[in-house]
Amino acid sequence: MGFGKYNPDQIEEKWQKTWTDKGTFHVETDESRPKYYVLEMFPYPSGKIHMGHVRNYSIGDVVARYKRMQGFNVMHPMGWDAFGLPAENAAIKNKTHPAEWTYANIDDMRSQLSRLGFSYDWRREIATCNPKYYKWEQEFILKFLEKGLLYRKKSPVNWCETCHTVLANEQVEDGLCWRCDTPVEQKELEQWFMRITDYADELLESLEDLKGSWPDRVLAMQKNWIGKSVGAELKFEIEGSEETISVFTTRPDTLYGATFMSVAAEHPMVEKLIEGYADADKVRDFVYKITNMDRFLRSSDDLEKEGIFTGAYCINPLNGRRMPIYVANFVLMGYGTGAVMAVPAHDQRDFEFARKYDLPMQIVISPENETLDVEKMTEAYSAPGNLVNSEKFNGMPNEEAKAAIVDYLAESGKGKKAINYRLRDWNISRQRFWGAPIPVVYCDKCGVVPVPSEDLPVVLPENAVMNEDGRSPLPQMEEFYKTTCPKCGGEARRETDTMDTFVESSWYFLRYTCARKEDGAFDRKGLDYWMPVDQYIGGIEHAILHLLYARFFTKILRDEGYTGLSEPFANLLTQGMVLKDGSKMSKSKGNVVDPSAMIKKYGADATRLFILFASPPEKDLEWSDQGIEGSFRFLNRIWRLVEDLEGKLAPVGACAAPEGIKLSSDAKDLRRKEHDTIRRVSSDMQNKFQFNTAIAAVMELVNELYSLKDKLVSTDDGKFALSSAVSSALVALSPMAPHICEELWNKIGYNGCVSEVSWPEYDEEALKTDELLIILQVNGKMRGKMSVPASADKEEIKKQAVDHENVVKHTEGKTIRKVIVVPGKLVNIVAN
Ligand code: ANZ
Ligand code: ZN
Repeated sequence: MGFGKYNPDQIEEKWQKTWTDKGTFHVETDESRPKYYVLEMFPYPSGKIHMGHVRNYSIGDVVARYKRMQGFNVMHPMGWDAFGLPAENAAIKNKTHPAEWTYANIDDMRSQLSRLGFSYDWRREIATCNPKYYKWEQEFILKFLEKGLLYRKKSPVNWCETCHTVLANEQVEDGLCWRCDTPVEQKELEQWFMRITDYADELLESLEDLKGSWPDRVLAMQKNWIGKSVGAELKFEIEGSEETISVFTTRPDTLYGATFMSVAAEHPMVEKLIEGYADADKVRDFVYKITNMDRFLRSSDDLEKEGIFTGAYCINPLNGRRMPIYVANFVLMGYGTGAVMAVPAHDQRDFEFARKYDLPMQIVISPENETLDVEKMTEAYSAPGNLVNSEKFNGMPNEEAKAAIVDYLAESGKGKKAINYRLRDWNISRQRFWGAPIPVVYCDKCGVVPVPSEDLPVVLPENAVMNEDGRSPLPQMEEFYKTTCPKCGGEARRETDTMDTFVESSWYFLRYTCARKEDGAFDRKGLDYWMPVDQYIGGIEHAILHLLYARFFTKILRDEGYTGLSEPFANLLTQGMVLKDGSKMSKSKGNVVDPSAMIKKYGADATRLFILFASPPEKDLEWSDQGIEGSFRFLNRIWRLVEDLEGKLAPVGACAAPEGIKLSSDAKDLRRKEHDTIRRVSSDMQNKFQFNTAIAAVMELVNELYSLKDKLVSTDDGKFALSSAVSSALVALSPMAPHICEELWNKIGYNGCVSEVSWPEYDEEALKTDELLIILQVNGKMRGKMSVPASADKEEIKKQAVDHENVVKHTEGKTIRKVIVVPGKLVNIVAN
């Protein structure tokens, strides 16, 4: 009869429909069962899925399916990170509302994902632009406002003129806007900030607990971003003035070597310092030049160090040295105190500065067994050593001197320990339309007033018309901003800034646990059951931004009493990129392979299989047309194998380990291969998701099936072995290529879904070989081989060895002195 041609189009849609109809992937909270929460970072609904998505979600899907078969209650949800700029730009272009574009894209992308057969519980789908979602975010935000975790401040912020909005520090990459690459400017604006710096220490410390579960690289990036720096704040008197200047230093041990001071151009003392100085205007010009310089350039290591003398001096608190005060281009106002004690002998930037302006250098740290010479130094000495030229601290190891000097200065109130972080508070205000409104109003009488919780959500107007230049229409829309003050009832104006879209993605993983709940943000029972996410999967580009914010949000929601959870993602996998011809697929390079075209040509299973087979998940993957061809051929090969065996297999369900039937040696070989495959696939799945080698193992089993099937179909025991091996191959392959496995599973006679069977355990017994091949040596020389039963003990092996004809031949006329048995390997007979 035959199965006909392998036609993925037909069978894939059929099984997708079956899964949907049966609700195969629906899950509920069930405390009687162990849970597993697998999550892929949700996509922005740009309209089209790309190969990066296919890879990300295929990896997640295999994990979900495998864990489900292992008996876990698996939650695998999907949703949309739906606010953001492209929707506005598209709306401007097409003269529509961003919502229209966004929801249409969501529909398209949902059907593209469905076409790939991913095992999502679609009932939990979330779109962050839905007021039913962001309503809860507005509720959180108001709680944070009450607590002071959200606050307003005027400060220089990053501004992108192209995007017409401010950006968080995390969204400025090498001085450019992360979205459009426009050089970011600094603007003084009043904005809303989240006090993430309050959590700097906890965010840093709990990275320790993630060691081994998150990639080291991500942990290192977060650690650097938080940038904790332990040191001291030291006070310097200004000559001829009552005032002092404080510096932040990580090297108080070098204080005797401080020979001048550098302050930032924006330092508030600059005007006072230059008072009465003949060259004051020159300093002002320099300050003007530096403050208008690109901030990114200013903090780069390659920056040519430049400065100007202010005419003022300060006094080194330890040795009374008069230190000239300079304004220097590399000192930034946003870090520490905006002033640096310069130690040119031991700090490279100060060294370059001192050489350029001919300022004195003083060595105060000396390496063991070497004497530094200021004249001959070509760079600063920044390694450890012992103190010299430091009066009573001489000879002290410099690490020890750090504390000793700070303690000494503390007595006179001139120094104290201090800690600085690189992390800055998170600016969440955006001057864009397509984002969640910040739920506050401004009243002339009452000031900033939160919108009462019963009036939430504050929704975006549906009749908004986008401005051509990208400026948000909200500040022009009376029907939106005009309101009454909830406190005094007087006229008030709504906040027209919206929130950074990273706020929505900071808590969506929590909402999946109760996505349709209407009377509260979370259902605590479900939340406690499902969280944390057991396996999170996404791109390395989110190593800082999203992952840091999500960790922060989890902690503040915990502190608000919403959850009992401190870290959201127990394990993190960052998948590699999909490359074509060695570079990342991108429109501009013209090397994009469209997933839809591949699915059309080869089917979802072959596309998934190729992506999973081509490379381990965390490594980059090179797209190859031959590769996907190969995957397609392999699926055809299984298809034909099962077709060929149709009607010739033992009845299904009776194929485990047939009691009472003695297996022939070929049947045993197949059974061994089958169980070895289960062993290998299970361990590859368990350890770091090495799907590529798991697939290779199934391919080997299929080869073995091909080579033994004709021999085995004619006997009862052979049929059993074949039947069992085919079933196992389908089960083992089903997480990667689920549709074809469902189809063939049914064709060999099963009724249910292969997606619902239990993951098999391999049988230790089946792995054992019956006979072992043993090498025979006489006096260390190989003289032959013999085969012994695997169960044979040492005595039996010895006896069989000395009786072997080759051994007899080589020991003739000699006396056997000793027989050494290396079990499973060799026997050496010593004779003379
Ligand atoms: C004296 C000194 C001597 C320093 C020495 C270093 C080496 P991290 O580790 O990044 O915290 N610094 C402090 N505030 C600064 C600012 N606003 N702009 C530029 N540089 C600033 O670096 C701390 C060190 O960076 C501080 O320690 C200070 O220089 C400088 F042998 O003080 B140090
Ligand atoms: Zn921009």
